[in-house]
Amino acid sequence: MRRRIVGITASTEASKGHSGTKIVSNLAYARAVELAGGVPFIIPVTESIEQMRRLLDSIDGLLLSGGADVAPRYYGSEPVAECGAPDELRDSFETLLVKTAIQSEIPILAICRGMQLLNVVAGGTLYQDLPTERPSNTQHRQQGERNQPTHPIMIKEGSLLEAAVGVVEMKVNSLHHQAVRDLAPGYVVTATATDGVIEGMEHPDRPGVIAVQFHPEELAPQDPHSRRLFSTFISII
Ligand SMILES: [Mn+2]
Repeated sequence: MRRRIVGITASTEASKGHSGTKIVSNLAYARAVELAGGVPFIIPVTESIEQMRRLLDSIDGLLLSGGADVAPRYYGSEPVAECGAPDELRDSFETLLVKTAIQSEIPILAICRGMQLLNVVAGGTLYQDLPTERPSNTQHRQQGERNQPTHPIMIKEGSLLEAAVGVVEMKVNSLHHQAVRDLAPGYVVTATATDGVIEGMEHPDRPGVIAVQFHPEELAPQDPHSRRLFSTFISII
């Protein structure tokens, strides 16, 4: 069987010193896919729906990566002062990409912003800033290195996530200041932090969709549970 291709979404940013736009992706995503036996493929944004469909036709699974805060208008809110600047090109492209991927039943591994975007596209809402809107003692925007686990999550027994990582509790890294607020219709919570913040979600009728708020791609080199999450995803696509 040929190796499975995982399309990875990228951020966009203005090029420094000239008027162009770059797409950028943390190499950790591609490396984690590689480590699990898949072939990573960075997906450029496009404004063409036909091209977006061709891109989806060319991959076996979709990895929605982390990045900028989703523009609040996508879930019917005005931005608060603490909300980060949106990645407009990315938001409009990925909104359509996720809708189409779900309609086409393409498996999705949604990470951090990816989970938040999935929730928004499916009709849910977000906290724009946890420290001001939902303060707690859990440090969701950790100070340490990206690959350092800092807070535990409790994982729902019987969930795809539990089957993937192989445990019901694990310590994860946490690099977010936003989070899922109202869960999209039909989805269920599969992981929570000790303060109740949603750290995982999935849909009982969409067995190829796994979403997590932490960054397993950063943990994968040293954490067997995060590695299993990637290898399980590769095995189902
Ligand atoms: Mn967290």
